[in-house]
Amino acid sequence: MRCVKCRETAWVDLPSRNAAYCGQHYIEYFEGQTGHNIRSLKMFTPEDRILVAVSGGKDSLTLWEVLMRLGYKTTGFHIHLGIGVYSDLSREKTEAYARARNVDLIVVEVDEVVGATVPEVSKTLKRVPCSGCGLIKRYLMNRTAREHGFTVLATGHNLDDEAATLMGGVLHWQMDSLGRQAPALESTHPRLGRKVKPLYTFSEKETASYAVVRRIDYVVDECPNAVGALSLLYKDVLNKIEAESPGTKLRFFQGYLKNLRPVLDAASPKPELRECATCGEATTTEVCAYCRMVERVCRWKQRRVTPASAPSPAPSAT
Ligand code: Q46
Ligand code: ZN
Ligand code: ZN
Repeated sequence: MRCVKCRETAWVDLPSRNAAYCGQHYIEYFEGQTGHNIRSLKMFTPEDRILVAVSGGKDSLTLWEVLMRLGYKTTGFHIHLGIGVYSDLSREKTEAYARARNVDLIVVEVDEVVGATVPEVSKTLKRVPCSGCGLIKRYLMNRTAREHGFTVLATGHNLDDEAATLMGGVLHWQMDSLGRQAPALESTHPRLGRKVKPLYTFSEKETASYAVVRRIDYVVDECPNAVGALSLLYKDVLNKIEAESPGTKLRFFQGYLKNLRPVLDAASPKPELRECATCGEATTTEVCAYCRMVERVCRWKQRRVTPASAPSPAPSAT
């Protein structure tokens, strides 16, 4: 297999694009395509200050690397979720990456801001960990971006993520989430920032290949809570189809963006947003879902301080 640019031995084979590249030309292709994605959807300009959500995995570190190399002003944002060894390792890799490149990184501990780790929140809510985790991440990313004066929030979602979410939305006809899914979302309220996904046209294999060629040291293990998630099943099915018919994933997602999203966008009523009575963030309810969750966590913790474990009252003087 030869590089389509220089005819040297190719390192990365991309059947979906009918191409193969050596390391140097793969980097050129990947960075060029990311720049094109950013400009064609007007995601941001060199004047914007971008907060990059960084988990420590291949996609988010690749995104941060590419945006820096393209000359954009970025700061990393890492949320330590408290999911045992996985979270500790993710934080370590993210901090090591930022240190090695001498770039700014904001780190937030869920245990400190929410009062409990993601596994504890899951116990409290009696729901799967991803439910509380997703809510916490969305809330903290948006709030942190605004509080620190960033104009855009960028996440490392890749084509496999987007195609799997789309497949889930279609299989279950989740019209709400289908109408909201897009690689660039404008702000719909002064307290909600712009959100973008510059890597949305690259498969997981492509982002991993970029990380390997650039020698980025990322967390290889997936979150232990992802095991059994439906999204993994959808990714698996899509990869099987892709192997037989290269390019299907990209056509599926781009077809949705071109044909279905504009229709859903025009047809779906825009939710009435107001400010949460507790924290002031944008929400459709009196008190936002995040504040209601924190309130439940607080009550759960108070109940756990049983009379036996509570400190004894000081003896009264007689
Ligand atoms: S980190 Fe959180 Fe994911 Fe783990 S608990 Fe689920 S949502 S799987 S991207
Ligand atoms: Zn080459
Ligand atoms: Zn709130």
